[in-house]
Amino acid sequence: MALFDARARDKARELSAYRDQRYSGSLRDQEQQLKNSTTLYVGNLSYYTREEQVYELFGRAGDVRRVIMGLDRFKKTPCGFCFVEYYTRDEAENAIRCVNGTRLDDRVIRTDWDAGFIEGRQFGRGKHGGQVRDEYRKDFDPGRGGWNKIVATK
Ligand code: GTA
Repeated sequence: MALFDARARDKARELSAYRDQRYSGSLRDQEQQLKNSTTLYVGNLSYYTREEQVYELFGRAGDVRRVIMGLDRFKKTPCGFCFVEYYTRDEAENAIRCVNGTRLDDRVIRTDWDAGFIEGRQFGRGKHGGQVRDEYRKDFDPGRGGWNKIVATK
């Protein structure tokens, strides 16, 4: 049991391959911030998921300081991601352990360490205002606007 706990703990501390290309400092600074951060990025949300649901789910892992919903930068409507800030690193690690890979609105959500929210980062960066990944997917996803915007406008 102790061995299992130790492995699970290490996994929660690992960084994914994602790095924000618009981060203003060096790659090293970004990695340092990721390692000390109390903020999580949450991806694969339904466009219909509400902020209160995010508080409810992530609140099970610790005290949530703030939730910032990701928005379509033109329509200012939810576009399928958010940032969750905790007060402590332990609480954020706990969320990665307990909430990552679970379902919210019947979708498997993905949590990732984030270097920290700054104004502007809540907006989708895709050409159509939503997330970049929604312009590359090939499937019909009713929780995320149906077909991807590029296919839909062809
Ligand atoms: N911490 O995993 C993440 C993460 N993601 C996916 C987005 N954000 C994340 N933060 C963390 N971890 O604040 C944050 C961004 C921003 C906000 C919205 O969410 O930092 P976005 O999803 O609209 O755009 O961001 P982002 O993250 O800049 O795009 P991404 O997915 O990294 O793509 C970068 C480039 O890779 C694109 O320009 C595109 O050329 C290429 N690309 C992306 N997906 C594909 C694909 N499926 N096929 C081919 N090329 C692709």
